Amino acid sequence: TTPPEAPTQRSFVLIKPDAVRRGLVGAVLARFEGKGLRIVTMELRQVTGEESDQHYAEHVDRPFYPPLRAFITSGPSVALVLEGDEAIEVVRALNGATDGRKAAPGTIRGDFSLSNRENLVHGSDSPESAAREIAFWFPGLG
Ligand code: RTP
Ligand code: MG
Repeated sequence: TTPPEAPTQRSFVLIKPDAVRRGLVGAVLARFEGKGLRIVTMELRQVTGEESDQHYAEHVDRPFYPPLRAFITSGPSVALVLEGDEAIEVVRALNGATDGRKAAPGTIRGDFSLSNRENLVHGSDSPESAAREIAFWFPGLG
């Protein structure tokens, strides 16, 4: 008999304002789509300061948060939900290390970012974070 398939996983992704400004939305989406992840929903969003505070709740007291908040609200972002086998881990592998200068070539950050802040993409870091972030950004999603 065939073993039951693992339930597909969903991850929240934010394509950050630097990527939108630089015209890299298509290039970033191509990485995810090329890998086989499916776009469940997607929207151009101007992130507000309040939304930033909630999304980055774990970071609000860090010294790097004020400039991060200024950056993430500096222009439109693209918010989306991706679905696929082990989507959370796969998205983070495609994104690469946080610091674009240290991220491996072949990753989105490794190929397109030279910054520890303006690093093009966010991806949920755990099933708990994904559930929280998807409910927060797309409350209507089933
Ligand atoms: P993300 O949440 O955006 O997917 O990135 P991440 O998990 O790789 O990194 P995280 O530690 O969650 O940090 C969130 C975002 O904050 C900015 N950051 N700046 N020391 C710094 O200046 C610093 N550290 C982090 C980055 O934009 C990072 O993606
Ligand atoms: Mg993170």
